[in-house]
Amino acid sequence: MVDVRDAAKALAGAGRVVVFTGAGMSAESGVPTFRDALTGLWERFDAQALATPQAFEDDPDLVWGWYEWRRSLALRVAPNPGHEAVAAIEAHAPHTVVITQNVDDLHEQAGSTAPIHLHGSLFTPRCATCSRPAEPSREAAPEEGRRLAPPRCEHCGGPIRPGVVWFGEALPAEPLEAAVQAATECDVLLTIGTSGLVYPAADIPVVAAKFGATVIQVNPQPTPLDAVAAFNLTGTAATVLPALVSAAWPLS
Ligand code: BV8
Ligand code: ZN
Repeated sequence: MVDVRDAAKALAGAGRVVVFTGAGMSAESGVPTFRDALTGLWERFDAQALATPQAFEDDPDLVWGWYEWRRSLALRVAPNPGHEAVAAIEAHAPHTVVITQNVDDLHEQAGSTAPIHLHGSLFTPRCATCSRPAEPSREAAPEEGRRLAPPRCEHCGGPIRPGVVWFGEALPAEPLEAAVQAATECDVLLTIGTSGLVYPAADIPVVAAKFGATVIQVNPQPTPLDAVAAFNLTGTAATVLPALVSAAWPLS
């Protein structure tokens, strides 16, 4: 694949690299993407309808049960060679910033030091009323998925909610500012496994391109980000990323 070699040259020559990831990054670890239809108890719902404050208010047990099922799944799966390739990029290119829309913490499991979480994490629950952080529960949720009543806050008795950003909620200010800052400064931005449909996250590769970065996209499908990508590597994270890294740093 000529493109991989040319993209690898740009990556190896970059002073500052941003790696921007979406749900496709974790697909080969066995974590369903947002595009994938929901299954089991939640199959009649659309993720965008369930990932909202309204849904949690209307039916906390259904929503909390969904997040606990996703958290248990994230604990059962392993990072894939794509996550490992991202950690390898951080090792080869010292000024690499990983920005993720994912909440499964698989980048951390693969050795990425401090990914920026634009949409929070499944592992930082907090009280929906007083926002005090709560401990993620130790027992795993049943594999088939079940409605689960959210635990109550020890301090105020409010319901515990997942530490993710729901649709209609503002993104956390510091991570968003840090992500935009990194996008304006980088020479190369890799966008991996995102449909580029959800804002403001989807603006990050656009900002990078506007500030002169070379955008490399890895996705089996076309996305709106094709328009800003200098290289569109058609394929999956777990196959393309390791090839990109070994072409960029052959002796590694
Ligand atoms: C905001 C965490 C404003 C939760 C997520 C009405 C009211 C308010 C806001 C809006 C509104 N209408 C529109 C908006 C804006 C809205 C938005 O953008 N909507 C879209 C649908 C148009 N945005 C928001 O609501 C944001 N907040 O705007 O607030 C505001 C401001 C101030 C004060 C108050 C309010 C919040 C958005 C964050 C929502 N939370 N996640 C959870 O995880 O449950 S979003 C979630 O979906 C993901 O995090 C991700 O960001 C997004 C899209 O998912 P992707 O990661 O891209 O994955 P997806 O499944 O879509 O695609 C997978 C891709 O991978 C595909 O391209 C596929 O081809 C590819 N792929 C598949 N397999 C592989 C692969 N690639 C590589 N390898 C493979 N193997
Ligand atoms: Zn509380």
